[in-house]
Amino acid sequence: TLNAEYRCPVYTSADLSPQRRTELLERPVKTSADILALVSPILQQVREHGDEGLRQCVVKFDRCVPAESKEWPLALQAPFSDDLAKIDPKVKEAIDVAYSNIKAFHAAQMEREAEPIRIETMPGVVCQRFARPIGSVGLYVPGGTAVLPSTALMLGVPAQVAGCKNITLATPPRPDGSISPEIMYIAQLVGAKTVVRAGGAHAIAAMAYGTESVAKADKLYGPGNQFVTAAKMSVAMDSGAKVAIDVPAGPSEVLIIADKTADPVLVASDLLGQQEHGLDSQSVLVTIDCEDAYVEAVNAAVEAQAQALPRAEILRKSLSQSFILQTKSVEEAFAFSNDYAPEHLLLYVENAAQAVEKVENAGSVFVGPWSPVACGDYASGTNHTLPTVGYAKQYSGVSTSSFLKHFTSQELSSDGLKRLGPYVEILADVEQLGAHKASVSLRLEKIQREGL
Ligand code: HSO
Ligand code: ZN
Repeated sequence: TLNAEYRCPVYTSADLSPQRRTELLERPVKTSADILALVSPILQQVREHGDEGLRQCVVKFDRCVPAESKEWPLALQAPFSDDLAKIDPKVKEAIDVAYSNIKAFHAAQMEREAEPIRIETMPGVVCQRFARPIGSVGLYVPGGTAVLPSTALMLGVPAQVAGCKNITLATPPRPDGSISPEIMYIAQLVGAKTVVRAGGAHAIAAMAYGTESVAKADKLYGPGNQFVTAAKMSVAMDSGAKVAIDVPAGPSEVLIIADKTADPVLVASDLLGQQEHGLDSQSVLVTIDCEDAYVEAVNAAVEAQAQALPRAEILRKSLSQSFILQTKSVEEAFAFSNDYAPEHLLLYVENAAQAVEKVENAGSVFVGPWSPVACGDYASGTNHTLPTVGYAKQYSGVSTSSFLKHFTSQELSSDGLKRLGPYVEILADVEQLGAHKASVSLRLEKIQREGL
């Protein structure tokens, strides 16, 4: 018997009105003005009262009883005791493999990014660009309905590879005050200096403003719930905090482009893998030239698999926000996908590697039948902190360069200044900035006078 609740609604591209198409391109998220209002007193409390303010929030919002005692350290400092990081050897091996792959991919990015650029724009005029790590970074690792040690890897590894000196990791403690040993193990691996036992907006505030026991971060990273996201946005806008953030975060999503060669059972598994993230997650399947029977087969597989999954309840509710769009051509399918700008794009089509050419907007692309999104979520090497809700149109995912900043330099010889200076004098005249002009003219006169 078919349970209608485990099905994705189906649309046909040819029948969509422009307005309906626009609606489908939107995400099932609400604006966060009311959340910002809820978060602002929390930020203020931590900013004004430091550790004491943070402690109260950890008791209240993280429901952490031991935090009531002033003796209970809000932040653990490295070197962390090995007792905190005791994990199953099988899990350790899996984390080690993931760590090594993520490190390899991000270290290769470092090689390119850190390479100085040196260009002689005119004879005697040398411009350069240098990379340096951001000194102090704050990594937020969500807890709540699921612990996500994978996020600790995805943020910690590029920070380590980039050479950030002060890595702080914040994550909500469990009710007994402990942090999951997997996260502690990863904190050790990536060389974190501090693990802050706090989640939510107050953890963001502590890292943005600094407290007695939490170092102020220059930049904050990581996904989180609406409160965490609102807190990150607030502190980024606060000139008093002087802190940057990575990417605007939103619910996780996938768009799958599938043709007849795609196995409906596997397509269903990827749709569900995304939907289990939460009630506001979205999975979209765009089919190319597939019969109704194919779409039926996907929905039947969704139904069959969903009921047996541990998060069946979340899936039952969230699947109604997903949909299947039937298109007739490759062009139509990619046009929709590029307008949607998915966080994860799975290309389950013939000659998938060539189809990557057609991708304009996506956070990360999964190519061919043997590349489930879960591999990128955990261990293949790419980063899983990606732009969502359409931000892939203008943002990149977290990478090694997210942990670097660049400065430039120039060095002119006297010949270079003789060549370039007269043009600068003209431009300074246009802007009527006499001192600018004089800084050039005086030098040119000196060169002339002294025969340099
Ligand atoms: N799909 C999430 C990452 C994740 N999945 C963590 C499992 N654990 C956002 O890319
Ligand atoms: Zn995932």
